[in-house]
Amino acid sequence: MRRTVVALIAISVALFAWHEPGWAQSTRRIVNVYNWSDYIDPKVIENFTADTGIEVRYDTFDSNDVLETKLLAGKSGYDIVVPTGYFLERQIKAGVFQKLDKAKLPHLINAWPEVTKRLAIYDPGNQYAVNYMWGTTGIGFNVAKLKERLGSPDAASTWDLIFKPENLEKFKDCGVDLLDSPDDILAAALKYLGLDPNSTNPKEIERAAELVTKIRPSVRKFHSSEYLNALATGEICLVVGWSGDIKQAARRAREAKNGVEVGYVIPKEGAQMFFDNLAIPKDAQNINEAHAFIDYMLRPEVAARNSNFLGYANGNLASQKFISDAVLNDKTVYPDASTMQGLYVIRAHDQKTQRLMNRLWTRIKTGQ
Ligand code: SPD
Repeated sequence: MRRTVVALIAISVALFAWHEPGWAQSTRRIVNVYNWSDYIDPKVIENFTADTGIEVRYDTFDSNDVLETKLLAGKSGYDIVVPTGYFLERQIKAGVFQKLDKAKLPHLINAWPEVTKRLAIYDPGNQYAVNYMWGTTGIGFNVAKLKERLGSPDAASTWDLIFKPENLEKFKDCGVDLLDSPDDILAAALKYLGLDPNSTNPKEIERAAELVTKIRPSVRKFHSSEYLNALATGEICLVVGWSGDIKQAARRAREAKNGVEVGYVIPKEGAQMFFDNLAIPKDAQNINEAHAFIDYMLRPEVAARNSNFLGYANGNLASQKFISDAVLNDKTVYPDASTMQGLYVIRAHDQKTQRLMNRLWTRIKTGQ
């Protein structure tokens, strides 16, 4: 008798949902995520939906500027976005995010205080964002091609490899890519010149742009995501790129057993350290689901799974016991104290500086 009643209720609910699609839809839980490309283990998305019943609509970008344009225009349709620290800083000021409801983030307890403190430079009081992953901007290379041309893989340990035109020219035939990101490349050039990577002095920024212009003839492409595969397949041999993307290229090449060995180095003159963070736009429609997504990313096993897959460090201290030794002991992923000393961070640029950098960057890329 009880079974018959249960079955009748189930049939009525199904019939109601069929006649009332709006009602059925409102029970569907969705979160719209806009993340960097190659920045999550696909299994994590699958597991999140299996565990929470929340469907993930997932889009990717490879430039902070693209994300910012959508955020400033409003109604992006996203519930979760992943800005880098210095963009987050000015986007918070522009009022595009909502404060996080920390009562909905019980796993925030796992955050790494050291990273939380560094993030507070951009998000005072850590009110709007939690760190997702962090990494460095350095040099990725094909080990054999580097040895062939310069004798030793140690040649990659200095920005001389990139910024001395006579060095870079030796790699033109095997393919050199640079990130399509003035905040990364001009900052590295400033640092190489012994100047402040956060300089707002137009003359200094112009000097950095001149340096990049001189190496421009040896650059195959300015792009911020294609280099991952290109390095893995041997289509290019040298790149200024992001740590974890180069680590993923190395893994893909190993898995493909294609004879390509990829290396990554943080040059001795210093490199940029960046923090990419989870935040909820002010006009997000699925606020509970967005918090559920952030909280899931903060589970130690989940954060570790992402770091193991991506080769990026994360801001979750409790995750470290689940991270493989190969990743956790890799000083180019989790830098030691002495490497840390050489790392610098970028702050939000004022409008005038940003405009100048963008103008110079277009000139460099177009060669005009
Ligand atoms: N494929 C993920 C790349 C993440 C890069 N974050 C931006 C760093 C800006 N300096």
